[in-house]
Amino acid sequence: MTRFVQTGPSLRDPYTTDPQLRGWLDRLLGEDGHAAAKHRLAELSAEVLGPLRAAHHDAETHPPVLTRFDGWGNRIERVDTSPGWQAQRAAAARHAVVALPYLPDARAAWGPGARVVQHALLHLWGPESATFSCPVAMADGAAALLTSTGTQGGWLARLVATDPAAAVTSGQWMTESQGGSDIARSTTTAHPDGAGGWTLTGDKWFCSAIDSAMAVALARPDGAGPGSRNLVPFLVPRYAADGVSPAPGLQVLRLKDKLGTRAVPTGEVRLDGVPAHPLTDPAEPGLAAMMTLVVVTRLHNAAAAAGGMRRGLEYALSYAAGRTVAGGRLDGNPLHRATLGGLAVDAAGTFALAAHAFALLGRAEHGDGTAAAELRLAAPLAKLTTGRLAVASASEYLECFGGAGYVEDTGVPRLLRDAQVLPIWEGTTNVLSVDVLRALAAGDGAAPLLHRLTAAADAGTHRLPGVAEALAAATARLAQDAATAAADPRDPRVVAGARELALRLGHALTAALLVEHAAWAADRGDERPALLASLWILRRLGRADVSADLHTHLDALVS
Ligand code: UCC
Repeated sequence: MTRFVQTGPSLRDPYTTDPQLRGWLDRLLGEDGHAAAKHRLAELSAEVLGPLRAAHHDAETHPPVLTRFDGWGNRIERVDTSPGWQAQRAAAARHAVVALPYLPDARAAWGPGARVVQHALLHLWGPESATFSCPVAMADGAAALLTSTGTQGGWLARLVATDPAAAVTSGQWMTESQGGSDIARSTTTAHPDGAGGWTLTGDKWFCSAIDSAMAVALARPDGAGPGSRNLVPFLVPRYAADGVSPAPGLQVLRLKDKLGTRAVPTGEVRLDGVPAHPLTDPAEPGLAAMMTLVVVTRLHNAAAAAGGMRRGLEYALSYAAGRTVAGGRLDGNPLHRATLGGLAVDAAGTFALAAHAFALLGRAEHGDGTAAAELRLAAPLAKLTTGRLAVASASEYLECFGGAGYVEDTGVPRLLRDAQVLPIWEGTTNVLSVDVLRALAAGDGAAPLLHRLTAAADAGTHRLPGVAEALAAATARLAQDAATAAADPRDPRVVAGARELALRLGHALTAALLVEHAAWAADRGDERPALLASLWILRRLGRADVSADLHTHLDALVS
C-alpha cells in the first residue's frame, strides 16, 4: 500500500526573501545605512534557518519547570529551562537584539536608525525565538528606563551586554490579581529598610521570564498617596548574591499554565521584604517614568505581531505551493490565492506600523520632540492594531493548513496560541483604546497623525488615482471624531466608541505609511508598494471586496 504523506512547509531565508523589509531599510536607513546592517541581518537570518529553529522547537517542547524546595526543605525557587531556551538567550545577546540601540558603534553608524535595525532583527528572529522575544522586550524596556533615570548600579551594562556570559534580562512586575490593567489598586508596598535601602512586600500575579536576573516592580512607598500615579518603579534583583539562591524574601508560588508562550516561565511571585532599589524619587509619583519601559515593551509587542504574521504567511505560501487540491496546486486556486493575498496585505500593513513606531522611538530617544509627540499616540495605536490583526491572521493561517493546522505536532497551532497573547499582555485592546483617548486629549494630541494622513492623502491623489479618495475621506472623518473625543474623553459615548475609533486611526496611519513608502519606491521604478498601499486602503479603509485583485496580484504582493 502506498501511503500519502504531505510535504510540510519549509522556510526560506527570511531576510533575502522579504522585499518589504529590504525596501523599508533602504528608505529609512539609506542604502549605505542598510548596507552597514546587512552582515548583522544575514547572520541572524542564517541562524534562524538552522540552530535557532531547532532551539525554538526544543524550548517549545520542553517547558520550564519550577522546583520550590530542595530535598531538605530549603527554599530554592529554581526554574529549570531547556537547552533551547538557553540557546535563545545566548543568541539574543550575541545578535544584540536588546543592546543594539545602546551600543556606541551602532549609534554612531545609524543614529536614531539603530532602532530601525533593531526592529529588523526582531522581525527576523522573533517568530523562531520560542518567545524569548518577551524577556528581550522587558530587558529593552528596563534599559530604556535605567537610561532615562540614570540609575544604573551596573545593571544597565548587563542588560545591554552582547557577551552571553555577562548579559541578563529583566522581568516587569506590574500586574496584581485584583487589577491587571487597573494598577491603581496595586497593594505591593515599599518600606525603607533603615539602612538606606528599601524592601518590597506584596504579591505579583503575572511575572514573565521569572528566570531573569532582575525585575522592575511597581510598588507604593510608605507615605505615598493613592492612585496609579503615586506608584514607583523599583529594581528587584531576583537572586541572592550567590547568583543562584532566590533573593531574601522572594518566593515563586507557581508557574502559569498558559494558552501559549509555553517556553516562557511566567510566575506568580510573593515578595516578603525583598530588597529593592527605587528607580525614581520614592517621594514623587513614579508611574509616568514606568511608562518609559511600558512603551518600549508595547512596541516589541507590535514587532512580534508583524514578525509572526510574516512568518505565518511564509509557511502558508510554502504549504500551498506543495499541496495538490482537485488536481491542481493549491496556490493556483483563485479563492485560496485571494485568501493568501489578504494575509499578505495585512502582514505588510502590520510591518509598516511596527517599523514606523520603532523609527519614532529612535528619533524620540535622540531628542526629536516632533517624533515624541507622534509616538505618544502611535505607540498605543501600533500595539492595539497589530495585536488584533495578528490574531485574525493566525486563525486564518491555521485554516490554510486545513486539519493539519489543528494538529499540535505540525507546529502550526502555536501560531494562534502565541498570537492570542498579543492583544492581552501590556494592556488589552480596550485599555489601549482608552489610552488613545488620553493621548488625543493631551494638548494637540491628534495633530501629528492628522498631518501625516493629510500629506499622504495629497501624495496619493497623484500616485494612487481612484484610491486616495478613501484615505482623504477617512482622514476628514477621523479629524472630526478625534476632536469630539479630545473635547470630552470621559463621555460614555466617546468611551464606548474608543476601540472603533482607535482601530480606524491605526488603519489610517498604516495606510499613510504605505503610501509614503509607495511614493519613494515608485520614484525608483518599483510599483509593487503602490499596489500594496492601494489594496490596504480599499480593504481596510474602504471596506471594499478586493478578492479578485488579491488573486490576480498575489505573486507581485509576495515575491
Ligand atoms: O503583562 C505584563 C507582563 C507581560 C510580559 C511582557 C511581554 C512583552 C512582550 C512583547 C513581545 C513578545 S506587565 C503588565 C502590563 N500592564 C499594563 O500594561 C497596564 C495596563 N494599564 C494601563 O496601561 C493604564 O492605562 C495605566 C495603568 C497606565 C494608567 O491607568 P490609570 O490608573 O487610569 O491612570 P491615569 O490616571 O490615566 O494616568 C496616571 C499617570 C498620568 O500621569 P500624571 O500623573 O503625570 O498625570 C498619565 O499621564 O500615568 C500617565 N500615563 C502615561 N504616560 C498613563 N498612560 C500613559 C502612557 N501611555 N504614556 C505615558
